[in-house]
Amino acid sequence: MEYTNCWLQYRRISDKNIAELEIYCDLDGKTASCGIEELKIGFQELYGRVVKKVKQETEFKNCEKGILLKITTDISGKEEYCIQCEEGKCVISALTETGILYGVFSVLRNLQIQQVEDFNTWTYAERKSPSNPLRMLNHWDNMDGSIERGYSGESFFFCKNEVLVNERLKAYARMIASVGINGVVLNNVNVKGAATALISERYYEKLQLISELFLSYGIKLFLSINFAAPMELGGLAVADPCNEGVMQWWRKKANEIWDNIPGLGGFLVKADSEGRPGPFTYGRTHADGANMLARAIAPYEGIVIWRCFVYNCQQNWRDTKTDRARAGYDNFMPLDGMFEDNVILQIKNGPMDFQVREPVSPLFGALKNTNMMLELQIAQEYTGQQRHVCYLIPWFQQILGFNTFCKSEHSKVSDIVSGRTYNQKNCGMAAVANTGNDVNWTGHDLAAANLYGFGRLAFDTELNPECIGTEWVLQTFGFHEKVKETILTILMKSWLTYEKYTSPLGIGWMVKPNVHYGPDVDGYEYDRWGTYHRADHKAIGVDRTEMGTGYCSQYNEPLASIFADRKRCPEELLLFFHHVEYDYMLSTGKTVLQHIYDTHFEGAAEAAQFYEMWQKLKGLVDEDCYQRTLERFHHQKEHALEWRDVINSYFYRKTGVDDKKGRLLY
Ligand code: GCV
Repeated sequence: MEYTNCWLQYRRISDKNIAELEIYCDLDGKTASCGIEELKIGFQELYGRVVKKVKQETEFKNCEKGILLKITTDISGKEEYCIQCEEGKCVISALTETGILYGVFSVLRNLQIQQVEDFNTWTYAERKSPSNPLRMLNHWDNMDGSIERGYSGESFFFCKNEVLVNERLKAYARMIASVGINGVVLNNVNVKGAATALISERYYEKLQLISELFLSYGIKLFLSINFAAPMELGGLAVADPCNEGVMQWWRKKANEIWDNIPGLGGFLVKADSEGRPGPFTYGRTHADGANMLARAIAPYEGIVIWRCFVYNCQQNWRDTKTDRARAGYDNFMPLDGMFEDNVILQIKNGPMDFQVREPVSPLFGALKNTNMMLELQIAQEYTGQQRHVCYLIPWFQQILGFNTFCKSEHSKVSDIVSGRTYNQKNCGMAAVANTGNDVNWTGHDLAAANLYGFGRLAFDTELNPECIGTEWVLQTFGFHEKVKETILTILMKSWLTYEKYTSPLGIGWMVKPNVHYGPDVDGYEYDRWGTYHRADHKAIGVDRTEMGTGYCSQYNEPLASIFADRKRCPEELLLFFHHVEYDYMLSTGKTVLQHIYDTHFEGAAEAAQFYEMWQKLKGLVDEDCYQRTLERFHHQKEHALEWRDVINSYFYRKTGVDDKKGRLLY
């Protein structure tokens, strides 16, 4: 087997009802065909039932049983669907074929979740429209086949500077369409070298094949571009967005690109950050840069997704007023209202960089006249790199539910990125993808829950993380109660467990440089002086109040005051916002230092429990998957001990204060 089907395994539910299933459908588009094909696979596997597309829509009313797929104008949302199933007659209707495809996937999902033994007696009704207009995956795949922050093997899009088009691509498209993803950025945002030339003749044919395949599953292809492409590809002397020659180059390039790939969704851009070129070189703003591209691609309904992850990594962090957390707001807030309508600012969930916990970026509550997208990371760069289990959906749910106080209503992050708050249509959610060419796609079999969960949550931001986890387990592992209970328990604890044995109270960054894996308290590459945590023998944490970096004031009230007040600041973020003494008393009655010791012991013990819990599933889950996962849990258990000991001994050595419970700290 080259790869698994993750949650699209369609495990047999019953053989009770094996009569042929007839489909009534007049549609002949590619997306409807994908829906019909999926019903065929699904019913064959779930019930051993053969599905035939036999009849026209008009004949459905006289039939006794069957599935009707039909377009209707009674539904207005482009991706909305309606399902009505009763006594073996099932109607899936939508305004578009994409809506129908989503309806098909929902029927198949619900048959499994509800473990419906007999489709002929099933009653089910659902009408659903996605919460977010854009639901995207950002791949950080390089053209040589490597993946930046990739923990699941090599790229299945690129190899040796060639674009790959093969069966796996279709398996991928089916999988992500089944959870409602409608946009994919194929290549890394750090566009360098050969990748700059992805927008040239050599690659158009293959990209067009991918685009067509994706479109048949309701997915638009996007590409990351190099802002300096006019120089590197076009031989111009500058990439200045206000230079007429540069503008013309992009207009011509856009024309050429869309001529060859007519369904392309647009560009993703990382500019002026971590060595990437951008408008700053020419004294221009990010609005100048984004708008120039946006105007060039507007005739093709292209969208520019411009990242707000802009900061100067060469800053002098020893200056206590310098604060990387401030950078997003400081760079983009002055530009609010200046972007073209087909520009979206893509904002990482926190002001730093995908740490195990951070506050929500203040930009969400601040920008009022700019399209916004939330960027999450399911590639577990700082959360265990798909070797530790870390189910991130509970955290993502908290982020979406965060009240920014930007208005008196519709002020949660989920409102803002869905377009409800400011009546916008170009917005949504994106995740840095966690896939690669490993047999199980995501390195750790359980990491696929993040891929599944991100899609489901982006489609319906009100879904509960535990329900999402349950859905995923049932579809992936089948219906055994013990398997379900065990995996769900592990998933639901995993994020907090990881937080416990790694980075305390929101401080972050205590990782080995560059690889960002494993404990190293002063290690992070831009933190050579311990300035990211500011720990000394007396205190730890970053003062982000007015007395410190002033970052707190980037939030709306009452958040600004709450975060600035040690007593009211959420304790799990205390060290993010405040420099506090180790003997500062937390609400639990423990000092900060004792909290650090305790959580590290607890977290490591929980990781050991996960390993034991998994061992009890031997024989109940597929053996290959069992062994792969066992190896990961064993590593996690050992690595959690290393984390515990490195962190605890660091603070013991700094403070000289023993553990109150007398445990060995070094
Ligand atoms: C794609 C972090 C990562 C980089 C990544 C960057 C980004 O700094 O470590 O690998 O680059 O974020 O989001 O652009």
